[in-house]
Amino acid sequence: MAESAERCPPFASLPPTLRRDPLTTRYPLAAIRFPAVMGVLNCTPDSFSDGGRFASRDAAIEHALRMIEEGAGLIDVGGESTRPGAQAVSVEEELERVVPVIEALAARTKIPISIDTSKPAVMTAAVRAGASMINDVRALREPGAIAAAAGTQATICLMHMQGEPRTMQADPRYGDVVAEVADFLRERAGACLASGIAKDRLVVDPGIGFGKRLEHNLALLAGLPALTALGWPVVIGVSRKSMLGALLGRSVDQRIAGGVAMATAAVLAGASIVRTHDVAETVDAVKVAVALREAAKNVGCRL
Ligand code: 9MG
Repeated sequence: MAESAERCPPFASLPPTLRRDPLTTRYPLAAIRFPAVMGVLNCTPDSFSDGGRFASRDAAIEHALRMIEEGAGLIDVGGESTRPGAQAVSVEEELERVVPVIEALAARTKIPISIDTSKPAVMTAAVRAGASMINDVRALREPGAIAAAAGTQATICLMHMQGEPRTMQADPRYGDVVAEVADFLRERAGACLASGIAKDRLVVDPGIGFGKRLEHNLALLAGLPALTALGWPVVIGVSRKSMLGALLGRSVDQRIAGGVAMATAAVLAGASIVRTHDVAETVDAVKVAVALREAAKNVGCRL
């Protein structure tokens, strides 16, 4: 079943910068499945899960094009790992890793490109190179980040993280994790609005695995309606993360089924974008979730 914009309400809530003119895109609107799948393109030697596999530019570009063929609606390009314990990289090194890849991709696809960075200079350069979304795990808290993002027309993903990647999993603590994450995202969205960033340029993300124990991650996924109630599209990234290892006792390369199950649940709970390494499998999961949601409506139930 091909979802139309009318039959798939989450499309209507996607920010305008992520919507594509059906006349100019390689993937006409009717062929794009929403909720969207965001494919992860790690351009780092110490990435979340791919550990340098896509280190070379050509291989990275090829991998991105493969994810698009598999149905990715967005590609998230990152040049600095945010994995627990990861070391920081310089601005110059990050630019060197991501800008040529974004330029090459922007020349070859109309699919929106997102830049995964917290550095203002990288945000600006990436958007100039062709990115139309800024995905910041620090929610624009670095000095100059809000101004840099405000100086673009890009969509901005504000993600929650407790602590810093190097130490965030040491001892994460919350009273009410869902309420605290919601408060944080509301505050960061407010800071963006106060800086002149339009409301419809924002999406939010609870930051699964970022300064959170298994029980915090599960509470956030179960409590997703409290985050969608904030009024912004919600992004969820679970693929291959250690919460799946903790839950299933599986190594990184055995976590696809768990990630797909989580993605299905997230879409049914209202997520608009699912960030994943495993695009083909997640695209199938999203289709199943959308079909179930439609069926539930037809029989007067809520899923
Ligand atoms: C960069 N990165 C790694 N995990 C992520 C997640 O869950 N969400 C977002 N927005 N970015 C992520």
